[in-house]
Amino acid sequence: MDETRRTIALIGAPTDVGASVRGAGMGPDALRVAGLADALRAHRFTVVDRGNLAGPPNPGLAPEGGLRHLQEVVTWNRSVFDAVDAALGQGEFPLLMGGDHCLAIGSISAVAWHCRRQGKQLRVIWLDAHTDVNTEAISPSGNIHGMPVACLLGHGPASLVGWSGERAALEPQDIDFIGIRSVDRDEKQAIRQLGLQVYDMRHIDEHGMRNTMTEALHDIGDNTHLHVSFDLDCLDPMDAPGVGTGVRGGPTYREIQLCMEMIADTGRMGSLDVVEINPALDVRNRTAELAVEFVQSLFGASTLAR
Ligand code: HAR
Ligand code: MN
Ligand code: MN
Ligand code: MN
Repeated sequence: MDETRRTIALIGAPTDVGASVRGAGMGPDALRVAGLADALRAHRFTVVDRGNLAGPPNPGLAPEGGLRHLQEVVTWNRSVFDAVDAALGQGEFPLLMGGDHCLAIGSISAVAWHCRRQGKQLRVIWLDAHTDVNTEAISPSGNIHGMPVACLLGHGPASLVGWSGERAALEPQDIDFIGIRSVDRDEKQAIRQLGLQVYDMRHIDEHGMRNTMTEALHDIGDNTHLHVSFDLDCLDPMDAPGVGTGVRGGPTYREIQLCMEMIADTGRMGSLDVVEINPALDVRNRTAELAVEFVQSLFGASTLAR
């Protein structure tokens, strides 16, 4: 963000309907307790906490037709879409506080809709242990938080596809994945067929985070709207234990720090999801506190700049 200090709208979506492990619904308050708003204000942003969206409870049902809680996921995402759309319409920076990662369907669809009308080029950086590109046909779990990328690319149930005004909110070349280390069997084939750019942990180990991010961000230009979708399970579970589907072997604290700083350096980040924090599994709110630190880096905090 290079233009002077946009207003950041915090939007809480307290739900875990897209997951089978319960608890991510407490994420928005965990971020508030960790001091997200004041941390951003310390960097001279105006922050407005819009409170929590309302939506249906988690019915705790088994998947039907390969999809768990489809109707609830649709309803929550509709609210997220409207809130993100409203924030963007007022020139604010929408920061979605999840909630599980299914909410990126509503969030990124609204961003894509907005970019289309403004003639902006949308680019997405997906920070995650998982690629979330399953569909109801191939998902091993039926959990829709494993499917948002597929839905955004135009593959998924009709009720979750096409919200941006086109069948696909994103084209495969518009999204880069960072930190990946858990991909389901058929999901691997989908990634190859779609030609997705996945920087997995081996890539980061071999090339380093600096080269990885230089590559991932190479086509960001003046007309780019960069959306960051930050799933906290991207981090190593030793650092961030408060997640429902943690996977060993994640990037280090310093690698993620650099990743965030390089995103900030583009000056083009226009919207952000912070998802999958599960306070029920956390240790003294450590994961939410870590999220707040990294969000500060995303917004340009650095050791020597003020
Ligand atoms: N790939 C698994 C599934 O689809 C788990 C992915 C969901 N977990 C997440 N999303 N936290 O990144 O069931
Ligand atoms: Mn995810
Ligand atoms: Mn994940
Ligand atoms: Mn790319």
